[in-house]
Amino acid sequence: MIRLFVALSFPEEIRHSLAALCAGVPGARWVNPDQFHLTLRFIGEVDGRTARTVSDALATITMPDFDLELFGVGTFGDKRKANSLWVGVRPNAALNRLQEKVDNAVLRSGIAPDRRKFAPHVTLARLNNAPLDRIGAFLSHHALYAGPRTRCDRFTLYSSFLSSSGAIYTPEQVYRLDGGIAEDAEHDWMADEADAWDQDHGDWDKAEAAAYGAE
Ligand code: 3AM
Repeated sequence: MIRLFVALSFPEEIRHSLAALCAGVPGARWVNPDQFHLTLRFIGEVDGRTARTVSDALATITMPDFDLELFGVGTFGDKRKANSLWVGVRPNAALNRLQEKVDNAVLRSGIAPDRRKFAPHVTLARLNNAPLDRIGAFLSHHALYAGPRTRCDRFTLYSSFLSSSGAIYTPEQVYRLDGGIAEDAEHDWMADEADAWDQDHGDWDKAEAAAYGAE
């Protein structure tokens, strides 16, 4: 089985700008700047055949390129016990349209609906008992954060597994909004390889499922 999600990745300029925010909250597990992403749809664990079906459905998505601006910061979780720190996005109809197209493609592939409402964000850190006053200070200090405007012309299918240093996200396939596949990761999604991947990473998958179980 392969744990998958669909997301936007970001150019160096944005990752650099986001990385500059990642300080000042003791105990925060800051995301590695190479791993910053905006999740469009979490898929979960699928077998190789289903991964191929999802990938084929995603490859049919087309729409015009659009601009995106990251803006503001926030937390998820209980007010008194936030579990993640994130940067938000200025309201963006094109981003919502892309998310709907991705969601439809994933649903068409037989994946269960995602109960959560789409809340576009880029996770900066996972929190575990971080001091409330420091979280509050971070939120007020960066309330007006505005990232460089960026052009979105593609989206990515990522795999995810947990290493000892945290979740590792690997781009498996990149899809251009003008149609087609931008970069072929030469990944054979069919069952044999997925089974081999499964044997290699099965324990990590279980660990990651446990890590996210509380969300
Ligand atoms: O984009 P972020 O970092 O907010 O929290 C996980 C991460 O979100 C989320 O999918 C992204 C890539 O792992 N995620 C993990 N398990 C999930 C689940 N069961 C989930 N989202 C929804 N349902």
